[in-house]
Amino acid sequence: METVILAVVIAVVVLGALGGLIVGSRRKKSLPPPPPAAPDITAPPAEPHVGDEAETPRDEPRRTIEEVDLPGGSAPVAVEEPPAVEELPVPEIEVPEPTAGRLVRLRARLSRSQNALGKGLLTLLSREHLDEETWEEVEDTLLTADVGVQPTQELVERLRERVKVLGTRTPAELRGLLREELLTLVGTDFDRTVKTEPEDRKPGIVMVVGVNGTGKTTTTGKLARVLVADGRTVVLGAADTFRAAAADQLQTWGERVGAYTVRGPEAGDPASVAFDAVKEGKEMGVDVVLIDTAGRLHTKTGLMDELGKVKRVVEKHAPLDEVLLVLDATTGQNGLVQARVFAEVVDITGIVLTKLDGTAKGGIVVAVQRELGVPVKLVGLGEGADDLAPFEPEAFVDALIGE
Ligand SMILES: Nc1nc2c(ncn2[C@@H]2O[C@H](COP(=O)(O)OP(=O)(O)O)[C@@H](O)[C@H]2O)c(=O)[nH]1
Ligand SMILES: [Mg+2]
Repeated sequence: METVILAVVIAVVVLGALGGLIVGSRRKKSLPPPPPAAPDITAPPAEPHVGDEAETPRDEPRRTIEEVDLPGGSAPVAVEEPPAVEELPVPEIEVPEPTAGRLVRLRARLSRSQNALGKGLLTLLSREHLDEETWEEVEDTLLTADVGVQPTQELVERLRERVKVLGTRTPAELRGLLREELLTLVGTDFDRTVKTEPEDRKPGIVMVVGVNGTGKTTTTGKLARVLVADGRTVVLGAADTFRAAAADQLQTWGERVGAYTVRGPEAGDPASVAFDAVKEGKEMGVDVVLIDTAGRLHTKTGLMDELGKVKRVVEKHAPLDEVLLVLDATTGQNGLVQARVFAEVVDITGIVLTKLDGTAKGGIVVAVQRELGVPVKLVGLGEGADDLAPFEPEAFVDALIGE
């Protein structure tokens, strides 16, 4: 193909030059300023003939490269070897890091900001006399970390009991005690796996919901990387049709790992984009379809209608395997209000807590699980592409109390 184009270009240039020579000097004077050096191969000028007027004949339609007759069929006008075709830059597909042990690797991010909780508690509990005032301080510390009133009271009650039984306390014992009690609070028997692979069909369908700005799109992109890293194939559905930029953002995430993004017209129907994404995912035979949604909370009914519809329409294909609610950990108690609203609209199956890297309010893990009765499955620990980790209670608590 390049050879043919090159042949045509050369043919055009050669004929053009010949025509120019024959027409002579009169033509030169009236010629418009020279065209740019590089010939426009998509619209070559009509070849001039002897006796032609200098100006471009207006009635002769310009021809495209496809319409230009090749002199003598495929006449090899080119004398030189075509230069090596410059390679088009193929977008490089990244290979994300494996997910195993991510939380341990990212633990420093957590403890950097959250050590306050564990260290504070340990310091308080190490006091010689654990009087009423000290226990109140313990309570305050937990409440400040957004653990929530009910869980805080439970924890303090159990700690008081166990400390009493313990009698004298070594720092190691206290640490062990606190670790156990915090683990009980966070919960070790939840199934925290993100359900992406139903047994009987393909693809698994995951919908990501939450208020705007919490990190839905980022999380969807990061999750796609997690899945790709684990050897799955993914299609993304940009069902946040409110802003074109949202779809672009998601598509960029997808392109980085070679995942195809289904998008619709701006301000189009989110439900139909979600439907199409699953349809496309089925046709392509991918393992998982991830649907990013809009989270405008202007009116609760509007949100309910929209999300409810997305869910219903997608379920014409198959039931959703996971509905992940994304909450920004830095918003604290506000996150709980959001959680309640979303839980009324869709059945949340898992929570993603984002921005845990920038807050000392990690206690929200406990509070939100209580609120919804649903486990935290993933945590966001930074803006980096691989800063999303499966939530592991042990690693989390260890980060809280420091090692
Ligand atoms: N520090 C930090 N920033 C995050 C995290 N997750 C998302 N963000 C940032 O939060 C902002 C909003 O994210 P976006 O995915 O666009 O939110 P959406 O409106 O819910 O889709 C972006 O600047 C993200 O980089 C996280 O875990 N840590
Ligand atoms: Mg978004």
